[in-house]
Amino acid sequence: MKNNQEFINKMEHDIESSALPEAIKRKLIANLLLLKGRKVNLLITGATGCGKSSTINALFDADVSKVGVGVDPETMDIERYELGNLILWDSPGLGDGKEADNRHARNLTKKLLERDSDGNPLIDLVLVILDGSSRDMGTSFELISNVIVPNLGEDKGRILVAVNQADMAMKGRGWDRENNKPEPELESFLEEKVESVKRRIKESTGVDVDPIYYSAGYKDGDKPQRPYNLTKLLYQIIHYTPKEKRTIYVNNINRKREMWKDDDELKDYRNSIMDDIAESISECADIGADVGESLGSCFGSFGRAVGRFGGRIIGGAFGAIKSCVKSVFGGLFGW
Ligand SMILES: Nc1nc2c(ncn2[C@@H]2O[C@H](COP(=O)(O)OP(=O)(O)OP(=O)(O)O)[C@@H](O)[C@H]2O)c(=O)[nH]1
Ligand SMILES: [Mg+2]
Repeated sequence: MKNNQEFINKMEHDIESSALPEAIKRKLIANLLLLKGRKVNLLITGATGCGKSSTINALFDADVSKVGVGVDPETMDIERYELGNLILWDSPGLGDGKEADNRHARNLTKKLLERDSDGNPLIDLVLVILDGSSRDMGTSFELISNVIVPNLGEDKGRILVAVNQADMAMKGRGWDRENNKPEPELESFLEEKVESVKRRIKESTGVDVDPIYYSAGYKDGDKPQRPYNLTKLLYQIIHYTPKEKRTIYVNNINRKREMWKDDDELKDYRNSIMDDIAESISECADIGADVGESLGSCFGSFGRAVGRFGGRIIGGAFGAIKSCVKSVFGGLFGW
């Protein structure tokens, strides 16, 4: 089950068998059908060894089937993974020497400017990973301000910045291994770090980002370290993905429960993720009008009225949708 078909089918079944008014059921199911065919393209970049592969493996079902982009040396640096309707692009950042860096910058620029068949930017979201264990983040800032931001076009909301290897930020000091979380001293250090990343990006590009710190975890012989703040990272990814595409992640997130265990407690990220996904099914603002029209043609004036006031009426159905989403997540991830 690698695409979101199964999730959509289950939601469809749950909506059908719910106690919602018939017209609302139809609207929700129409929304679901629109969600079915979408694809999300996520570009992940960052310096060599920052943890791109580890992050992909932690977040998503690990048996990523690598699909070659071709043998053209100009483009083969970017790896493409296809997980059903979720397409991941794994690209080197800067810091591999002048010649390689120029090539990476060209490839990234090309990818960011690419358009899909509807004329929209192909890449929905860029995740830039910084290595929290490295003292010199200069090349990562260069990557962000000279390559990524200038090629985002109008929508500067397409960039996420995350600092990985939080456990190694003070050379391993201050990490509570037993509970897999930072001790207060490291926590302050990390908070300052993401604040300074935010400030530097704002100063050099004028763009507001909201960087987080996390750890993708690692395997060390038979003593693996679980990820930290991975649910927070997933929440950000889903939140910054266009609403009409958010359900796509559902079938691809890692089923190993221990991946999602340890987070800071600033927010209930699981609940927020379910809210975001429920919202994409119940509202989907930009497709609402179309749905209203098609409801109108199927159900006459009543359907049109439901379509027009969809936002408000559907708002009432939100609770019901959320409990469907919860039951799906509960079953899959034990959330
Ligand atoms: N301690 C610690 N090590 C990590 C973490 N994330 C990744 N690593 C380790 O860092 C090394 C590099 O990780 P990768 O995931 O291969 O990094 P990458 O960005 O994909 O590297 P390239 O593909 O070579 O550019 C590996 O040895 C990982 O186990 C983390 O959160 N904490
Ligand atoms: Mg890699």
